[in-house]
Amino acid sequence: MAETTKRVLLAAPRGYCAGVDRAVVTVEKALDLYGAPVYVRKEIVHNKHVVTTLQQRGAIFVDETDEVPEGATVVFSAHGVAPVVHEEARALSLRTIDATCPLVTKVHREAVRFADSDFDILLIGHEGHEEVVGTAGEAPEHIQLVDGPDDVDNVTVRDPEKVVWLSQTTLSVDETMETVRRLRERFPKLQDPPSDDICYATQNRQLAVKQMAADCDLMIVVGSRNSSNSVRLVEVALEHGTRAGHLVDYADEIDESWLDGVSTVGVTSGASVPEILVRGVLDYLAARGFEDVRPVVAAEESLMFALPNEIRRDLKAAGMSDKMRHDGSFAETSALR
Ligand code: 0CM
Ligand code: SF4
Repeated sequence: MAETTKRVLLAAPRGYCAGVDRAVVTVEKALDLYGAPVYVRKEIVHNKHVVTTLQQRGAIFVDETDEVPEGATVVFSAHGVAPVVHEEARALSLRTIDATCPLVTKVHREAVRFADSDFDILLIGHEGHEEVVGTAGEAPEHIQLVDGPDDVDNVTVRDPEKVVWLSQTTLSVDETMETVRRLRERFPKLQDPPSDDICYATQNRQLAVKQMAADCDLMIVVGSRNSSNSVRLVEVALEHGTRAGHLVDYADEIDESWLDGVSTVGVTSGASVPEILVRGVLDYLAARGFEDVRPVVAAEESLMFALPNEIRRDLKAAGMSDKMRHDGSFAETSALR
């Protein structure tokens, strides 16, 4: 029998976005500056490997601010926090470092602005996701959650002339547009956000998967189960023609049987995933005859964010560098890329 051609289509962009890079390096720099332990409220980003690696370096992850000892240092995760969390931290005299992604902060600001103008804000997002809890906390009396198209019928507003939708940054673009379409059927005067809330990184990773999905018998997405943007990549692949799709944290979670009869494997990773984990998957595949790796490039990314002001100030005072590499990444300082 003729040997089938085996190849890998490797999505680009994939992996770390600017907000994740910044948040992970923030914890690493906090450990360098203040020493262990540094407390982190919630997972700094939704990735198992990142969290366990930082734990080994002395980060302590807690669920709530009141688990942090008085006067200690706490980092807020990339997904953002409600104002009440800042108040709790102040009451406990904590040193806070806010690693909220600037693109999440942008959505918080939009929420505050529309609430000040007395709009009803329809926040499209996943119930219980930390980002949505944080954004809703900016104006709880003005914001209601819309968890996908099927939730639209449950929405009630005070004045249909004064309604705006905002969203979580890491949703499926297509599903969100469907939710908006149904909302607009009910509320024709529904206003759009001033700019896209679904962030560039989420959009680009979905775009790359869409470009290659129909050519793939199998899509392997590297990412953790609680990572919204990673989970979405599996869904997008399946919606666009991939026969089977799986999310794995590590290469050793791949089941050999997934490769039965497969000639093209798509590989990508979520925005919170270090590239070393993708390398692990590519090595696993190469060892099984999938050595031909072809990039599928949907977009170029160059965005970078400066570290939080608190960290930059303290790095400067300590004579330590807050410099990034010329390509904008923090790679020289981070073990987690
Ligand atoms: O929001 P999501 O669950 O996708 O978070 P993540 O940590 O996997 O990805 C980066 C972010 C943010 C905000
Ligand atoms: Fe920021 Fe988007 Fe990355 Fe989330 S996925 S941290 S919103 S850039």
